[in-house]
Amino acid sequence: MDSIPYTERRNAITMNIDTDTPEGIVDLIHECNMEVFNGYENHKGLSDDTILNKLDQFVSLVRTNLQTENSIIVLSGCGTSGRIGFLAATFFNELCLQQNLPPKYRYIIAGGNSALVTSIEACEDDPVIGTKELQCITDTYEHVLFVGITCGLSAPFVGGQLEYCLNNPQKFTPVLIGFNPISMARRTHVSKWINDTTFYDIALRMETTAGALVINPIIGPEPISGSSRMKGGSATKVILDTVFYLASCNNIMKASEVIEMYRTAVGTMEIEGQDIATVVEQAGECLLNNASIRYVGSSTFGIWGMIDASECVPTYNSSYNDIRGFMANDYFRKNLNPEPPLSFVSPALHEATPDDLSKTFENLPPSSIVVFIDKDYHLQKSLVEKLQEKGHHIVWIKILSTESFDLNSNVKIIDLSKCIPSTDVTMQYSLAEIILKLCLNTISTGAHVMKGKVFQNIMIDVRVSNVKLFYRAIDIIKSLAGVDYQTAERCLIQSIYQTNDTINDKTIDQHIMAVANNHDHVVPIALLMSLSNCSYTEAKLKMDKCPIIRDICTGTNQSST
Ligand code: F1P
Repeated sequence: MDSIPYTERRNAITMNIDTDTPEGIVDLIHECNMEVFNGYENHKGLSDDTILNKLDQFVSLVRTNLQTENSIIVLSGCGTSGRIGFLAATFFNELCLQQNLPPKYRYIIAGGNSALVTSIEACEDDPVIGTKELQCITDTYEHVLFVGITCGLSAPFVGGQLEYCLNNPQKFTPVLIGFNPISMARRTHVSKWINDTTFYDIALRMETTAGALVINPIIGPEPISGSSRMKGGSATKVILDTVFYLASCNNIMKASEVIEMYRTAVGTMEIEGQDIATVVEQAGECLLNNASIRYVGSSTFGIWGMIDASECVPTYNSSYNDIRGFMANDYFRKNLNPEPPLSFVSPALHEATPDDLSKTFENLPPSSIVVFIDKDYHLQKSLVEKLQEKGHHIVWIKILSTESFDLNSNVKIIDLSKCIPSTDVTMQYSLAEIILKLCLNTISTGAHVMKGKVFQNIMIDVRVSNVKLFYRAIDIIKSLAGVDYQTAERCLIQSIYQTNDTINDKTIDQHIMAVANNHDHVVPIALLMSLSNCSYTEAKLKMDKCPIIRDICTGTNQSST
């Protein structure tokens, strides 16, 4: 256990989350979230003095950069980490403009803009592309503060970029954000990294290089093991927002005081637990009945909806149609990096009017859920009534809105505005965002737990879409089926290629590419093969008869077939 990175460990709090009630699920996730601030075992999370000191150093670095000509701040990451970087860059650039300062924040996400709202996980294994993208974006600048984010201290895409910064210290100051000790950084080799370099080598160099900064608080395992979109993403957001806020408002506050504001706000979410649980229950039933969940919001609130929805695809192998987010204004498109035309693929709608939404949601399966995020013109009585007439559930997440709407009593309201203290506008918005993120993560995670996509606290239908997830899948099969590494790997590979033959002539990269064309339940089928010592074909047949994935672990499915 000791060698397992914290970000991949199982959290004792949620060991039985899969059999809990919706209220229980919400409480357990909340308890795990609070570990980010209050600590885990003998670690103090974001309240650790060493970490708080490092955050103050980070503030000085940002402040200096903001005041230096010909300099930029680049935020880079893969998956959720890249998305949080994008949102921070966009938000704080706006603040720069409001203060008549040049917008200095830039973002890089592995896989480009499409990866902001769709799952493109494989790019995180490529240190060469990471480096090229960094070179390209920083080419014309003299000074660069580079912030590489990888919750597990694992993504080679970010590792390659940090390596490039370390090799060019006259231009780059590198900062690494993640949530494991350096000793637990990933030591797996990836094919594209020359000299057999691993992330661990780079993390070690970062730790021992003067001027480089590593911010790696231990915030405890995720509620669903390995789901770093949850606590990892939240802690990343709190770190970035705290530092950029302090740097840009020339505030004499210390990082500790700002972190305390987040802790209090997130802590008070408990009072809305019952209402969130009601929505989790509806959302779970919705997925079980093959209905859909839709989020609608504008500006960054809308983007948080799209992000939460898109992350369910790799985590739970859900169909992209199960949960989708829709924008009600054009904020998202306006803030994207320039890319070649047609390169951007987004499942979401932009600038939807209530009429557009009404048409888009026309064919939603009965008893779907539409979640409206905060106040906006799209939340109109006529649209709500039209959707309700079709039997859909309507949820309104109220956050910063002070208005009350003429909505009928069948609209379920989650009132998160109670959690936002009165402080300045920038801080209020950031607090609103983190609370919204946690609420959406709870709804989508809870719904998938209820759908049976989690056994104990393990994501048993994870999509094997990069090297990290390939090894995670093998660990899941090994531990749940009690088989050795070789058996788990063999079954996984056979399930990926949908064959009963043994495959020995392919690389991990090829396995991952093959997953892109296989939308079956790759891990559950491999798990069944290992559990019942049967062939791919037999396991697939059993799987097809098993509507609830979790049942294969409890034996319900095996005995019924
Ligand atoms: C990056 C990431 C996660 C995603 C999935 C695959 O992880 O893309 O955001 O949820 O687990 O990996 P990391 O580099 O931040 O550890």
